[in-house]
Amino acid sequence: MRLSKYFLPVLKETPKEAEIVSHRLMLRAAMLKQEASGLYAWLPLGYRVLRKVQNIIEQEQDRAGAIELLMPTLQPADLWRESGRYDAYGKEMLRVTDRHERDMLYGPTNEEMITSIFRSNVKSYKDLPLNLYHIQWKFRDEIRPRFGTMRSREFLMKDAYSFDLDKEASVKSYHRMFVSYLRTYYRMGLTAIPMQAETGPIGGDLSHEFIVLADTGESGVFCDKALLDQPIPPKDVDYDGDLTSYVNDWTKLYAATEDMIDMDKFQAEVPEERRVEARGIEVGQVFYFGTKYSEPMGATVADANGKDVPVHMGSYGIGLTRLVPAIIEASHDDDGIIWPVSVAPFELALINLKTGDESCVEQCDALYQQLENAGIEVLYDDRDMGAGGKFATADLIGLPYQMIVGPRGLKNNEVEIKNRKTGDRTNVSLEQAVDFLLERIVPERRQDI
Ligand code: 5CA
Repeated sequence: MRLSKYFLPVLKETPKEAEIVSHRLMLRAAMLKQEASGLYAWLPLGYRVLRKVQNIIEQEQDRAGAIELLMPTLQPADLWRESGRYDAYGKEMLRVTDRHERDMLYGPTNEEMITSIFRSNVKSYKDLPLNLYHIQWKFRDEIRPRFGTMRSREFLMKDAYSFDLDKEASVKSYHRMFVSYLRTYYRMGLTAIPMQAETGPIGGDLSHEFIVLADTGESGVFCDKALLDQPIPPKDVDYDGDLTSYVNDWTKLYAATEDMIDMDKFQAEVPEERRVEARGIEVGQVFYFGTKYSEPMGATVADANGKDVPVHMGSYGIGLTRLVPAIIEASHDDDGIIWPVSVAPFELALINLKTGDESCVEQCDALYQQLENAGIEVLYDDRDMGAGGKFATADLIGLPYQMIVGPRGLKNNEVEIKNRKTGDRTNVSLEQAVDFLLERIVPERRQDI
């Protein structure tokens, strides 16, 4: 992509309304524009990151055996009257009436709708286990939307729903999602720690929140430091096998949010030097709630004896539009964002230092072509302006690598490659430049771990 033809209205000033660094940087880097309280437009640069996050989630959900579909954002109120949640949900639910005076709502979550899809189509235990998911906009009329898309009113969520014959099988489905979550966050460059959690309006008695540690996080958390170095289940993990040992590795060490903390237990189980008391961002939550929805809504299957039994369910959420600022909270410096390659909007900023110089333009154009042909995602700063502004933009928008091309280097047949994260600069010959980048970028994509 040529920057001269792109839409990247970066801001020089820091917007006053933004209280935390990720919100400030997302506005300054032209990733977002606020349209109303808790409602945001995703501008092209931000949308590219959101799509990368979405791709990783889809790949890992599919690997774990979940099947993608798409449900509407608006839902009929009658479905929610069946589960009893229409009245219970309160003011967070945005309620609307259509032209036929039918009560509708903008879905804050989809347990009821997926249960209705299940009960119309699945009748036998032989069709289980089943896990269906979608990635769709949700609306919760939060009393205090804040921190940009970290806590917004409209937000994009991946929500998966599992269906099993009994509790034992349902816990296995829970484990599959648990393991796939560990891999999902890791691929985005994050360490997300599963912590025992309250179930709130979703219900049930087994739940974990996945928490990324960050000073600006909304939840207080307590955990064992050793969790920060736990190994991640590998790409070839057998989702049909027994996943208990992976889950145990991550749950045997103490970790709980402030809502669930048992201080005596925390102090007894975690040696003082390993106690982490910090703040964290909840980037996902998983629930097992048994027959809470299937019973009132009549979602039953025939078991092996032909008897109809209510199906056991769990639900599994990931907040995509919250993950993007969470990644920035975890990875930035004074100059701007530092994207991990796997979610970067582009992998490389190609910077032409001298747009007036014919041979410099020619070399940059040629490099741009070679880099694109090599499958590297390049944002080519071909704008007619000074080098200082180009460096500042590249640092602000945080592309993991910069290739800096100017007449002086070209005299020696060289370009400079800067690593945004470490600040390391290396002079590389024109011939070797593409390979030099591929060697670094390909493993950092984390597609094969
Ligand atoms: N139905 C279940 C799981 S599918 C559910 O709704 N779970 S949830 O309430 O925990 O939401 C799932 C994830 O959505 C959260 O972990 C969080 O990452 C994200 N999320 C929730 N509320 C917001 C919000 N107001 N703004 C941004 N993200 C949010």
